[in-house]
Amino acid sequence: MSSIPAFFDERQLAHEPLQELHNGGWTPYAETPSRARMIASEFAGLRPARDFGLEPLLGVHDPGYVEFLRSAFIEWRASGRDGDAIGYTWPVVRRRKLDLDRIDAKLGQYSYDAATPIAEGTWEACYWSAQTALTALSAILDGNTRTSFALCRPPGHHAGRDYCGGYCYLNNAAIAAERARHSGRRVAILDIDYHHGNGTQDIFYEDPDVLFVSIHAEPATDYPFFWGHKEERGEGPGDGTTLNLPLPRGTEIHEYGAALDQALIAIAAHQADLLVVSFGADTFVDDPISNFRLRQEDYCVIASRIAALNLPILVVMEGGYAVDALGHNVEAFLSGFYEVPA
Ligand code: Q9C
Ligand code: ZN
Repeated sequence: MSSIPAFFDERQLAHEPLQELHNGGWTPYAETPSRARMIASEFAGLRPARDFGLEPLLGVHDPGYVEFLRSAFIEWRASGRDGDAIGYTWPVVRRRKLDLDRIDAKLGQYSYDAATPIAEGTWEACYWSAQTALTALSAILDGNTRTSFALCRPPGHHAGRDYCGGYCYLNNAAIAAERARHSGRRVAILDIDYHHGNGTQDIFYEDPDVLFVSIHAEPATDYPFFWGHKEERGEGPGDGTTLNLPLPRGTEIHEYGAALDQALIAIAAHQADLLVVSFGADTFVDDPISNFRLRQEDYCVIASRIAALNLPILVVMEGGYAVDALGHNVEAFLSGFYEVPA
């Protein structure tokens, strides 16, 4: 049983898309409500989310995009469609802001893949997922704890200012990071989901204040392909505040640990005074859609090395699709924070 305060809201379960386009066919949607239920079952006293409203969401996301998330499913139904809303045309050439009305145009404008349908409960669930991250952050900012866990779901790290993708709609980690910075904190984000956190990277790409460090599968072989390459280091004033540490398929804890050491050195050098960890358990050996080889006991080791930074830490849940092992993997990760003396 974890002694770290953990936050979750039942309304996050409302999002339940039927299927996703995967390798040329429709398969059952991998990012299921049961993921959150499995994790939730590890905790005796999950704390509910407080409602911080839309303002902190708009600190990161474009108002037109947020309005799209709220209305897309209703417009989809109003257009006479069945099932979940999903796009089929994307403006990759000379993308510019057109104020198009048709739902298919909006779906193309505000997404970058076909893995992220908008279902009836999507807005409710992603709204509360973001509020859960903000509530877990406030426990740290209010001085009630140094470590806090946000059981976010839907996840967030693939979502950018004005797009969804990779099962993500609102970028929970970025929203919390922006809020922490707003309260005067110097923030670093460590993303250890299997997939590169392209949305988070994009949001802070030109920002010199927020460091983004990611350890993930080599994008030449793995989703999201177009971002997360090691030469991406930020731009303009943000040049040097993005660090990508891609690793090959098959990576085990030894090589993973070497990358983690590099990440931790960068975070210490940034002189962060608050760390947001985007945690995905899809680095697990038995994950059905991923190809690293970490084991349950490795998560405790990884967390205790992160804990040794001795910073206030907000852990935000991202991916992890081996549902039967997910609760135990999350519990193993969080245990690494309280087994190390402060
Ligand atoms: N055949 C997270 O872990 N897969 N997102 C696309 C490829 C998308 C994973 C289908 C994977 C997204 C938060
Ligand atoms: Zn992932």
